[in-house]
Amino acid sequence: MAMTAVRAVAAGGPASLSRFRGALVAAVLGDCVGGEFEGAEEVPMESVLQHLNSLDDETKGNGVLEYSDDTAMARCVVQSLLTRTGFDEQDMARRFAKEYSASPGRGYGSGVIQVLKKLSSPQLSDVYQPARDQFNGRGSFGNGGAMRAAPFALAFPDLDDVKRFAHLGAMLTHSCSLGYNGAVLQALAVHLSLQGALDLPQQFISRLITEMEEVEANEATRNDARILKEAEKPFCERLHRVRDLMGKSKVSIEEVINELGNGIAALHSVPTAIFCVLHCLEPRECLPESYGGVERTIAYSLALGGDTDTIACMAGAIAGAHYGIEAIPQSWIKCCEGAEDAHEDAKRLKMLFLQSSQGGGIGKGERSGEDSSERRSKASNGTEKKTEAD
Ligand code: R7I
Ligand code: MG
Repeated sequence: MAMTAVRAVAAGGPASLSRFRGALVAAVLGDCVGGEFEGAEEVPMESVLQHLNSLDDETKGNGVLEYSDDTAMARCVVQSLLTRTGFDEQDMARRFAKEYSASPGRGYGSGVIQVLKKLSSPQLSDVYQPARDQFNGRGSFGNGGAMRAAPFALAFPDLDDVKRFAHLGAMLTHSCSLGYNGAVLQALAVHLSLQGALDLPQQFISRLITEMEEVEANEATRNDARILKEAEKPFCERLHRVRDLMGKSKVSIEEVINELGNGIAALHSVPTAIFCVLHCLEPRECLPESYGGVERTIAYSLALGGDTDTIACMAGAIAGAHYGIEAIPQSWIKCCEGAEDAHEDAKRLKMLFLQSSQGGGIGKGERSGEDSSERRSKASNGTEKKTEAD
């Protein structure tokens, strides 16, 4: 594919409100529409397009496609960051546990359920311990940390904060470096996209490789990689494969799956999601001409099969941050549970982002004493003045 500068999109300038909304809403859409094909070995593009066309059916009810654990946990991350005006591991862990016990049927990974149950114990003193105990003490390498990483990219203007808090947020359930480094990579991709970095795709992938060279330069990563028989810097190696695939004029679905994977391991899904976004920056023969970039990215992600909801969720967040909310069809938003909430939450995350860039709350934050859903209900009662983030 010719990867020169790509036509500018109508998402506004770097870190516009449209991009915040695009990221958070498209992540929800990827999760909700991706559920249809989760676990399927082969997904013909025809079936994907049929499923996506059905979202235009006016008779479909509001929020008919339910979100899964991806969005359930991302919502906890958002509410925690907003309420605590920064990262607070105790609060976030409590929210994960509470959400799981209120709605356990959202399709959580079988391992992470043990962690979430332990996190609900009032006796627990170290909220990172249950995750460390997973898989004989090595921790999970699943993509559960990465699937909920986008809000970190939207809450913190500083790249080091994005990396640090995406890492810590993932560690609450995923203590293997092949799990939490996937979360860092996903947050980096969303953060760079938010700044308009996908206008120059080659520079975008080079920057991700440079960042991950540093992220993976430590003993924990080397150890895990050796035990799991992966390259010394597993995510860097996969990103090089992404770059090689970008350089090819034709890439088949089989090739993408063979080279990058489509499974529940972060290593087999985060680089894949990044490739989906890059591949769909241009119109593709297999996809309708009428499709915009977010639609192309989500459709293509689903056609890979495997962990479709999570790959589409992660690709959606990166693509949404690039194209902005205007690129997302209203009919899709209407069908997906939680999409309207994401639209509102994105505005509040942008306010936190701005507040942080002006030296406001970061890390363990000031206590605002109420969460944004509480604020939302006040606002709809007219008891709180509306504020504009853009
Ligand atoms: O990573 P996680 O939260 O969820 C992964 C996927 C997402 O798509 C979710 O939406 C859900 O559908 O599943 O859940 P974990 O339970 O931490 O990891 C998922 C699975 O990966 C586990 O149930 C294991 O099968 C596998 N796994 C491992 N297997 C062996 N050794 C993860 N880590 C290991 C490991 O170290
Ligand atoms: Mg999933």
